[in-house]
Amino acid sequence: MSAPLSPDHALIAHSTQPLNAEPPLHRLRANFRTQVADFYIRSHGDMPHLDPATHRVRVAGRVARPLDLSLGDLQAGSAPKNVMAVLQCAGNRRADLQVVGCTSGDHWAPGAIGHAEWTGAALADVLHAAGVSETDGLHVAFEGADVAENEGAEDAPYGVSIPLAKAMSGDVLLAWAMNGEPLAREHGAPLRVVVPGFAGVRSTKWIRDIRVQDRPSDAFQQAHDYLLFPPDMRAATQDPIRGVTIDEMPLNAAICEPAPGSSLPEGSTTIRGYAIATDRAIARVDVSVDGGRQWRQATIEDHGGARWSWTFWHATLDLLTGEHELVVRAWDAAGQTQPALADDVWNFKGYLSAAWHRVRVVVL
Ligand SMILES: Nc1nc2c(c(=O)[nH]1)N[C@H]1C(S)=C(S)[C@@H](COP(=O)(O)O)O[C@H]1N2
Ligand SMILES: [Mo]
Repeated sequence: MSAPLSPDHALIAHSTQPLNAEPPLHRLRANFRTQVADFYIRSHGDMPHLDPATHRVRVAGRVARPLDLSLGDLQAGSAPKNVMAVLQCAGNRRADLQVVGCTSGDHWAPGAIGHAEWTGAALADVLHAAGVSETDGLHVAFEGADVAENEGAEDAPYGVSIPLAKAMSGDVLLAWAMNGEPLAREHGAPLRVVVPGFAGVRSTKWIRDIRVQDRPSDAFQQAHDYLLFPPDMRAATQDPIRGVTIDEMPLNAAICEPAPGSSLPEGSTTIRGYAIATDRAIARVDVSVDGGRQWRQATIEDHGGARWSWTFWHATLDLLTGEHELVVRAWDAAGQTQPALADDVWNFKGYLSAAWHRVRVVVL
């Protein structure tokens, strides 16, 4: 059974069992650091209730000294680390792919993303304490305390993995706080993994088992789900060998205001949104009011973001009476931009929907 959300949540639920919900897009632009009440929730099964006083995480596998740690042990272990990072679901913006062709999964608008300050222990410090030395070709598997409902397979504990080299990079956290508050249950209390730059799926909530091993996790989420399949593949013919593991997220941008279908007065309108280039800077954001024939540059806002933050932008445009298709596309520091059409990136699982974001409005 899913827990009801606190009354200050304004999230739109795609499903309640398990709970999957995203904020109205204007709420994403309300704060550079997304409030917990506005932060999307993505869960694969019932959310466990874990007691912070007795919860433990085990570190085992190819380590010299296996560990069994309480939350107190982790908090006392080394100086807590704060990391500002975006968490984004691989299915963010799936609704745009659904227009091209049927996909599996919830039809997320561009709200399956949020930016928070995470506090916790660096996973690298914990793995060092466990005596990890070599990293070449190894993986770190994570298991949550929840049971995932797996499509076409048996229910099983939620599990994923990341390359050990990423785990040792310093910014991957075992986090107990989000925006300075203890983690909420729906975001993984009392402890979750945060893997900045990687798809949200790797940031295991309710973490209880960490294992260093010579192959990726064989859990369903890692081995069968969250793969980017070619466009000719369908559910019935899917073959994991032909799927690319979704780790780093692609360049993306979305219009958060105005909302699709808005009626606007003639004259000046400000459009606002976010852009994200994962481990690169956003170099430029272009907007169009005519479906992408003519472009002008949006203003990139400086909110003191760091390496794993998103970028906020806005543009004030003069709109004449009639129907308009507002469009945004971002450019990264390597001079790369997004594909124009959702058709170009369609895949049956509906992942990595990163074509130009289009919003139709009417000016009266
Ligand atoms: N244990 C566990 N971890 C999980 C999940 C889950 O269902 N169970 N969902 C994953 C997915 S797909 C995403 S996008 C993020 C969502 O994190 P949030 O709900 O805190 O926003 O958590 C990830 N970690
Ligand atoms: Mo996700």
